Amino acid sequence: MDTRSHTFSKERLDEFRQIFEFYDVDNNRIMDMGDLDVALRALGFSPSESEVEDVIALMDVDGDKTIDFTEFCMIIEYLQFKKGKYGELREAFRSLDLCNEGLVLEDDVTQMLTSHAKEMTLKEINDLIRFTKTDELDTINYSKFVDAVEKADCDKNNDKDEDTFK
Ligand SMILES: [Ca+2]
Ligand SMILES: [Ca+2]
Repeated sequence: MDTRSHTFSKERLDEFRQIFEFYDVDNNRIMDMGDLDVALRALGFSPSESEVEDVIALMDVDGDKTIDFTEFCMIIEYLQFKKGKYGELREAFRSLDLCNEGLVLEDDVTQMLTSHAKEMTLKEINDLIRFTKTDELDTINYSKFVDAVEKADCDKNNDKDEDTFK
């Protein structure tokens, strides 16, 4: 990871430490997946089970399938980063999803993206819409859409990020 690892204030680190210790019930200074899930929720994140698995796979540096405090901080940092960058987009979609079905109208999406994702070109938006279109007329699956935006973004930055995870 890059210098973002050093951006936590001492207060934040103390808070993480307290949460870590609180949820490390058996006090062996590591968290298993279940502990981590509860701790992340306590910190205001709401990852799905597969997301928790994903971040563990990504952040479990020493590969022991459990999370020590250093890894824990990295996970929070990663989730904060993700939440900050795409959370807003996801929220915006959610507000359009009146029936709560995970589906939004294609027109609404185009309109929203032109105001929310200014760095995206109309062609990129249309490509993504085509990719995430559902069988139902003129609707898209927005969860799939945000994932696709994120992936496109990751691919774009791949050269830069490659070194930071070593
Ligand atoms: Ca433990
Ligand atoms: Ca580990």
